[in-house]
Amino acid sequence: MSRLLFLLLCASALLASSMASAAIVEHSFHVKNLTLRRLCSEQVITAVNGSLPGPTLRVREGDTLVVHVFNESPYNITIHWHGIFQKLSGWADGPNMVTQCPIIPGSSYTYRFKVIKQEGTLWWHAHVSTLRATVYGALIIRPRSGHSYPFPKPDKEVPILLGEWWNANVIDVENQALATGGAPNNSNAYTINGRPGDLYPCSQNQTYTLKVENGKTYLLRIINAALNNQLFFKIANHKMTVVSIDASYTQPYITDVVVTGPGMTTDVLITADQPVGSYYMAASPYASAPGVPFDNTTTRGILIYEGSTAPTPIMPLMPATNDTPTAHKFYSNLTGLAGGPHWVPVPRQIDEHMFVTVGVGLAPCGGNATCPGPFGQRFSASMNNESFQLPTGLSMLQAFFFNVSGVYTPNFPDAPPVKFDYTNANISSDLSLLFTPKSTSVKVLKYNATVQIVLQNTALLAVENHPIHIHGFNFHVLAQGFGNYDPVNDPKNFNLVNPPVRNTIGVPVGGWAVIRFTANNPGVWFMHCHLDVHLPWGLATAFVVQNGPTPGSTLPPPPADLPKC
Ligand SMILES: *[C@@H]1O[C@H](CO)[C@@H](O)[C@H](O)[C@H]1NC(C)=O
Ligand SMILES: *[C@@H]1O[C@H](CO)[C@@H](O)[C@H](O)[C@H]1NC(C)=O
Ligand SMILES: *[C@@H]1O[C@H](CO)[C@@H](O)[C@H](O)[C@H]1NC(C)=O
Ligand SMILES: *[C@@H]1O[C@H](CO)[C@@H](O)[C@H](O)[C@H]1NC(C)=O
Ligand SMILES: *[C@@H]1O[C@H](CO)[C@@H](O)[C@H](O)[C@H]1NC(C)=O
Ligand SMILES: *[C@@H]1O[C@H](CO)[C@@H](O)[C@H](O)[C@H]1NC(C)=O
Ligand SMILES: *[C@@H]1O[C@H](CO)[C@@H](O)[C@H](O)[C@H]1NC(C)=O
Ligand SMILES: *[C@@H]1O[C@H](CO)[C@@H](O)[C@H](O)[C@H]1NC(C)=O
Ligand SMILES: *[C@@H]1O[C@H](CO)[C@@H](O)[C@H](O)[C@H]1NC(C)=O
Ligand SMILES: *[C@@H]1O[C@H](CO)[C@@H](O)[C@H](O)[C@H]1NC(C)=O
Ligand SMILES: *[C@@H]1O[C@H](CO)[C@@H](O)[C@H](O)[C@H]1NC(C)=O
Ligand SMILES: *[C@@H]1O[C@H](CO)[C@@H](O)[C@H](O)[C@H]1NC(C)=O
Ligand SMILES: [Cu+2]
Repeated sequence: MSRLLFLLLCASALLASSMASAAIVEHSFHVKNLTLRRLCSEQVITAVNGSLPGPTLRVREGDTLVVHVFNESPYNITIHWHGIFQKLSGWADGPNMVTQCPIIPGSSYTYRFKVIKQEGTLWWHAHVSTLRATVYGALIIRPRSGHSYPFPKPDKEVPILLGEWWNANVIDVENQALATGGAPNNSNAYTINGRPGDLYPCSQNQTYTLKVENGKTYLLRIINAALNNQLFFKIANHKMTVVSIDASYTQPYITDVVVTGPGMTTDVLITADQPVGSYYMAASPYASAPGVPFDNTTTRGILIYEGSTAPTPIMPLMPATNDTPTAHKFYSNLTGLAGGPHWVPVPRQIDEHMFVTVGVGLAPCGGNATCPGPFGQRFSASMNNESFQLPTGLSMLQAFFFNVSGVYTPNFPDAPPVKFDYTNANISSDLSLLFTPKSTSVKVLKYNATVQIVLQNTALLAVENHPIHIHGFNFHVLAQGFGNYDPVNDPKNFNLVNPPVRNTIGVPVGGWAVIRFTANNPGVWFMHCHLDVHLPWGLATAFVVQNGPTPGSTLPPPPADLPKC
């Protein structure tokens, strides 16, 4: 065969494979009641297709995903495709009243979007009230056919979804808290792939088990789908190599513990290289806020080697629940795989500098009532002292597209209105600072603007590591640290070469993190704390990214079946 003919054949094979790889992957989700027996009692939950977790979706980079969602549950539903860029498909992003009105009981909506320039592990979850406690599942994006992972191909891939379980209807739990102004009840258990594991009552036969073969390598796709808790994850006697976070490749990082906040994903390789036997994998809380009650229990599953006759698995030693040094070491040691698949260099020129405080606070209890929150008031939370409220009547994205004013206000401040010693514990009970006004205040960005945000935790009420999630964009994490951000010295330590790329950043407790992204997607993009408890309290804002000059930078009209309010 002549060399030219050979090249031509190769080229056409490549073309065929890249065309074949741009598949349309279509699924249906039936959201409805499911009765499950957990922790000694029966509980009705809302779930997709009768399973917890819901179905795992598998696509390749370049595919179009089409999901028909039928709401056969008694509650309003929306589904968010957590971490998906939604380039020009903001109508499919899913946060209730941000990009759509909810799918009301008895109706349906089709989410349709392309999955481009990202691969790894993401997930889908309900983005309305607290329903993501039980309405969630994995969304796995493999490389296009003909492309490979930037690490040795594992023998097997296994989703590990960490969840949180209530012996109660989670809607009732939320409504009770919102009615009183207090904190919602803590969960009763954590789960691995929907199962609490044998440390909980009546759960001996509800322990997730992974069978492994001696010498083989496994890719664990770890998803923190818990509502309100960061988690430590360990496997007894086994090292893990982190290769990807939030569907973005990392330099391989070897660790014996993974730390993960709600919303985050962590892909690790493990090799079954220990003596044939059985080993527990376990997840326990990382609770960063001093004095704030939390579910202090441990879920565990079993990694069992083929041929093992070990009677009792070996248990890993879990970090203390307040082990911030371990959490910080893990988070800050991660680096991005610069030059790897889909790597985007760090933007060097900044158009918008923002400094955003994140923390909790208070809202008046109302009337002469007494609320269970501090000082007899309601809990509240805010960014730059704006406590975010969802609009009613029309979603923000519809308001953007149809030029409807009065749904949101374009005045989110670039800096906090009051400068104070943000992380000094002495300000935690300063009543002159604690009350946060409610608003639906957004930051408007020009198409393609580059944005740098310093996220600064405050000590108001209590310092806490808040996992801040941005819809529609990944960002580079340039630096993070404790105390008040120092605008003179901290930039000297920015990693502009291979910073990690994420969609959710755990801002260190009593500290700060600096992120950068390019606003190259018109629409309305929610930025919020992924501790579900803080969302209705107002720990959120949104970016309204204007259209660019071309059709390729303009948000298309909504699909005909977009739910109406
Ligand atoms: C969900 O269930 C429906 C009805 O049984 C089925 O047609 C559909 O394929 C299921 N979807 C997934 C993603 O498994
Ligand atoms: C679903 O569960 C809710 C809450 O338990 C209940 O109110 C409702 O009647 C159930 N719906 C159906 C169709 O079973
Ligand atoms: C929350 O916990 C309290 C105290 O245990 C209990 O009385 C209440 O019923 C719980 N609320 C819900 C909605 O389960
Ligand atoms: C698990 O154990 C419970 C009792 O603790 C029992 O009711 C249930 O049937 C068992 N389930 C299975 C699948 O064995
Ligand atoms: C959480 O549980 C662990 C293990 O039982 C215990 O050592 C620790 O004191 C508990 N922490 C809190 C804050 O209750
Ligand atoms: C990893 O974290 C530790 C503890 O925070 C720090 O001393 C070390 O320099 C970090 N290593 C890298 C490569 O970032
Ligand atoms: C609050 O209490 C005062 C004095 O008892 C009473 O005059 C007032 O009407 C009450 N206000 C409300 C909103 O209940
Ligand atoms: C919204 O306003 C923009 C700019 O004024 C205009 O180009 C666009 O056509 C308007 N859209 C609608 C749906 O009215
Ligand atoms: C906090 O206040 C106390 C009492 O006023 C004072 O002694 C202490 O130095 C203050 N701490 C800081 C970090 O400012
Ligand atoms: C937040 O705004 C309220 C109302 O303007 C003000 O009283 C309070 O001091 C502000 N707090 C902070 C931390 O900026
Ligand atoms: C937006 O930025 C991209 C990447 O830098 C560039 O290719 C594109 O031309 C820009 N578009 C506009 C409208 O500025
Ligand atoms: C469900 O959505 C409809 C339509 O937007 C809205 O009118 C209703 O208040 C919502 N129900 C709840 C419980 O939020
Ligand atoms: Cu999210």
